[in-house]
Amino acid sequence: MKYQIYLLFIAIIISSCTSDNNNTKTETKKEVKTVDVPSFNSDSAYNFVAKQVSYGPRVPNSNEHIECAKYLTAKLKEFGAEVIEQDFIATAFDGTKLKSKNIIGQFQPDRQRRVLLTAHWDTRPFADNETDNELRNKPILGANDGASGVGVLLEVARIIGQKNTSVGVDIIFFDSEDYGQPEFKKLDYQEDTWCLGSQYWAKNLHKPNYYAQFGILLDMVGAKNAFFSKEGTSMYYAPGIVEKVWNTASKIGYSDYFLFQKTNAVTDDHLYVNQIAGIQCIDIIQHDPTTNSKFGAYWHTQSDNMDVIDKNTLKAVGQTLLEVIYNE
Ligand code: AHN
Ligand code: ZN
Repeated sequence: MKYQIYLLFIAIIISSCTSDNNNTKTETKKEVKTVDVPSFNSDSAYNFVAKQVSYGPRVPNSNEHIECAKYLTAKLKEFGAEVIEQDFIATAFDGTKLKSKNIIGQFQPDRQRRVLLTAHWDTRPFADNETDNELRNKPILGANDGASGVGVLLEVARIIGQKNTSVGVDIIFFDSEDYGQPEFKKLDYQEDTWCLGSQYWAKNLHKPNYYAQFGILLDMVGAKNAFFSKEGTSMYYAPGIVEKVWNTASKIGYSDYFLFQKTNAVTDDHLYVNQIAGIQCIDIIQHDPTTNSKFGAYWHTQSDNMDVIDKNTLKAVGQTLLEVIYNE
């Protein structure tokens, strides 16, 4: 009996040694590099959203628009970015000349390998989805449609200003995205009336021959219980980047938000970044299968205010972004 126990003991030691050896072998082979990814602070991001909304609607040619631009530029500078304000006059669907400004924050501008992060900062001058005429002709607050993406990116800027990423990062807040021709005006169809800021930037890059490995656009990334699906334009131009971002989200526990489901193409700023600038760019944009628009029920209504915003959604998107960029 004693002898048998002794044998068993030896066997255990041998087997644990072999498995130990195996572990060491695979570890050295893979050379797993672990990156310390900072934590995304959703309270901070929420405050950045609330601050933009506190200016009121940020419609081009308004005073609120000018004041909010000053705030965004100051914040990017405070966080250590080198900022370019790209001023231009855009022509809207009805001929209105829009005094517009793309705000570009560059981190480590001399780095060759770069990642582009974008969101639009203007808000819609109409509330297309209101039935009441008076409400429909008023501009919206755009807490989710506009401010949420910018709020997440300001928090990303705050964090990368404290701890460098290996890649250079450019954060672009596009202007005049949301001045597209409204269907309710029953005018003849015109092409390319949305996304005027990204169209201008793609034709007038802030630096000659500017290039980024890839881009990520955020649009409506703060609503409670939001889903993000694999949107068609992103899948057409940049399927590998969609895979990378969705796999990262699921790896860190956000597969409740990032659904492995393909949905119809959307015309958004990423289209022009892909088509004109030739930089692979995806859109993280809310998909709501229950509405006609396929965006949230608040979309282009007077209800797009802070009540729509949920910190958990900001966190899911922001932490996924950090995980992606610190691993580049
Ligand atoms: C259109 O409605 C054509 N595209 C969605 C782009 C958008 C508007 N994102 C926010 N507002
Ligand atoms: Zn909009």
